[in-house]
Amino acid sequence: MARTLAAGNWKMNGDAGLMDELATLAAHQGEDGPDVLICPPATMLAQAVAATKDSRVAVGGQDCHAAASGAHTGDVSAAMIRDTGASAVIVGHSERRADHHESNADIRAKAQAAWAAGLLPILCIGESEAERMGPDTLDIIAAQLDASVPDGATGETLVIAYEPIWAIGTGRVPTLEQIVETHDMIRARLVARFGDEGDKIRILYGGSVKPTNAAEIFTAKNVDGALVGGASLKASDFQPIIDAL
Ligand code: G2H
Repeated sequence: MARTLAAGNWKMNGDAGLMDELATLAAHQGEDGPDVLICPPATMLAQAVAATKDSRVAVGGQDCHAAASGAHTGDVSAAMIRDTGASAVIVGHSERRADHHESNADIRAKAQAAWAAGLLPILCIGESEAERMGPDTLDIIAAQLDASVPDGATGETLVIAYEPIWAIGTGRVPTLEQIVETHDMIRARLVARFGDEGDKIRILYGGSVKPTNAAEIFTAKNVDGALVGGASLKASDFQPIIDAL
């Protein structure tokens, strides 16, 4: 496991052409470098695992249900994701929180389900634009972090992704100062709760990361990588972000 991680979130995008992009990306990775993860739609997980076989690119889901099985039409369990050969899963993305009314308690349960299935949860938190404009931004993010992250997290079993909602897919990015301040707060909180392990939990920045802004974002001490949406869809966009780590 590398200290840094470049994770791609394809969201609801995926076709044969994207699988070719993934194969190109996989073939391009050398022996060393940051960890690289691609999270395609659930229907493409097995294909993505096959396309990245024997490479340094890992595959993850975009969401899992908190239950192990049962009457949950349309959902997939963490174990089902694991069975495809995937090794990680995003939980609590703001699009899930908004579209599916997922609460911090739901996300905490999903992270625990991921652990039970042997998956690494990439747990997302982040404020709305109105919350960023208000006086309590850091308190709001801290409360989300505390309530979403289960007890017992370690550097090997959890990744946090800080994604300001207003920066997602908009081309707008917080100032470096805002990113530093927020990531430093998250780190301090993780250390206060989990001791040395809190220092090892990787904290990704997400929201309009591009080849043109990645290097500056990665200068922040407590930014251990990125969760990338739009710019993960083409190997030629994602590779420079990986190389900036
Ligand atoms: C934030 C990010 C991926 P984008 O959601 O998680 O998307 O990079 O397109 O803003």
